[in-house]
Amino acid sequence: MLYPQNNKYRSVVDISGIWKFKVDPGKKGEREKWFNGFDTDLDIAVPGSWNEMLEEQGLLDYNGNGWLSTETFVPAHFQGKEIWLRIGSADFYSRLWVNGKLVGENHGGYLPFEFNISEFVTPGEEALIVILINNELTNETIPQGITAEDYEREGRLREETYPPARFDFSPNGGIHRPVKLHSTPSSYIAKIKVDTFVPGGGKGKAVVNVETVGALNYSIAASLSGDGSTKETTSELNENKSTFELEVDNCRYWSHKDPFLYGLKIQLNDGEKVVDEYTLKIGIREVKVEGNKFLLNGEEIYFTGFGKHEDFWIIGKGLFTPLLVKDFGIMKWINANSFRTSHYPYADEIMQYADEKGFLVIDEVPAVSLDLRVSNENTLKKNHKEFMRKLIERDYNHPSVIMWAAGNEPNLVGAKEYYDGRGREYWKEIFDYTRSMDSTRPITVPTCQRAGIDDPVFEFSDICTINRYYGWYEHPGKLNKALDYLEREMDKIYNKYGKPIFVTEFGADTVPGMHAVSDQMFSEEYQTKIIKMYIDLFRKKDYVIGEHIWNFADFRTPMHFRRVMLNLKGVFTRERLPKSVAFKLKEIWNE
Ligand code: GCB
Repeated sequence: MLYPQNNKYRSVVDISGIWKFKVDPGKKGEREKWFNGFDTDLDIAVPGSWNEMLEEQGLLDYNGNGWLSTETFVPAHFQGKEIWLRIGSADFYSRLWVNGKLVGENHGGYLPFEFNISEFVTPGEEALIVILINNELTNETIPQGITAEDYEREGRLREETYPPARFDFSPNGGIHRPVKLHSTPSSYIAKIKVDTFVPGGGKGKAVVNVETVGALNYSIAASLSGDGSTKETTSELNENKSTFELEVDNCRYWSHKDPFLYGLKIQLNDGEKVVDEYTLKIGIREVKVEGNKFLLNGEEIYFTGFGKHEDFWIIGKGLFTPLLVKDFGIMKWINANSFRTSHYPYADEIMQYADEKGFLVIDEVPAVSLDLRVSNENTLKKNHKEFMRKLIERDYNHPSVIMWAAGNEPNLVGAKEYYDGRGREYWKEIFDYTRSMDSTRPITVPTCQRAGIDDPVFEFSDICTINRYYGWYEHPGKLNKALDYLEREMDKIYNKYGKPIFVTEFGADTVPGMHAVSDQMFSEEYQTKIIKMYIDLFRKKDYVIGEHIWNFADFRTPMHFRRVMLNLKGVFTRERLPKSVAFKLKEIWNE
């Protein structure tokens, strides 16, 4: 699905803003035909989560059905075009009606979806858009959910959170990314997939696959421009598909140091006449894992940065562009070169900005804390694989994406069944499937301490990514002992699998302004010390290729006795103010 754009043949209108909102805990809305419009006193901002925004209305922890609606004019110049409604993301399940008619449904949050609504609207007239969102999760969904009843049945009192969740971030509901009405011609460019190569001799190559709709005897004209040069080519379409190559001499390769983007312009031609056009910004670069090293354009990379979250006061998980600019500015300031989209795909706009600003991104699907004891064929075959497919389809062309994370911390519960072949079988299927769609990027799954060195996912990962909390959840206050355990475990993992290790999470909760002269948890000194000790150890190990601190900023979690509303492991507060460790990191990462 191509991101909507304005040009001579295409138009986009952003219809985000203040919409109407109504909660439906009894799930009666459909029976009562709320899709024809509903009465309500509540409003909701799109994008934005209903949780903090409507806390005074009792929605901070609301899990259930919510209805959103807006009325909008469909521009008159959409006449004769295909008209699309694109929702940037709606967490987690949604159904969409336009002018009272059901248009479609979408399973799974965190990714965009769109429908062709040409037959439901009239250009130049108003349209009523109603969307039902449900943010409940089950054993089959990705991520998996848990209920209060499950906690009781499994006797998991210590792990109970409210709202119930298997993971450590709030399962917010709402439309979290912009909503756009857009138009394309009736014969149009539908998909563009670009592979780039760095063949040597200063050359760069792009192999481009284009798919079109309704363009049987049409042809493609393409150009690749940037840095004062333009290369052009033409290509015939065969059954709406075309593949061609463009080569650049003296190529400016994309990297975090020089995130140079070329403009790939694709035109769809009916004889001499141009009928559609799409311009994609691409970065020419190649990534590879060789022995213990991660190579970008043949050069060794050491990753510095963070696991992040989409999270902020009031807006929750909604896209907030001032925060995007601020966060990327902070990451440059602190000398980070990379981040992970823990624990779900981030907004398109964030990925585009990562391409432009030059960050190396580990792109993750929301398969967080998978519990294979309760998963079934739908979890694996339908939902998890479907998420991988959709993520790769959306993000394949981003030069910033240098690795896929097919999940995070499977078997957090430490179930022995995970090791009896079930875990292996599960991950084999996910990795085989992912590799069949992308053989150019490494694939991994960050693992948890509890799953240990025998986690079957290591066998398939190109890089062993590990999240470790020695000195926090284990051996609090005993930092030397903690580091000893960490070192022994890292050596064992390396000796067993012979693959590079990337520490994708480590850190300590820290209350800004809390100080101590001895090693005391929650103090700023403790956070600085533990992070520094971990990093010193990594620098002694030739097999470590990266360090991502957990977390970039404090973020909201479900309620639990170990959380003070927020997970406080941020190097920055939730408002983006630095804790002491930020200055230490800026210094270390400057080397
Ligand atoms: C983890 C998880 C992350 C948590 C973090 C923590 O291992 O991957 O989602 O927030 O630990 O702080 O406990």
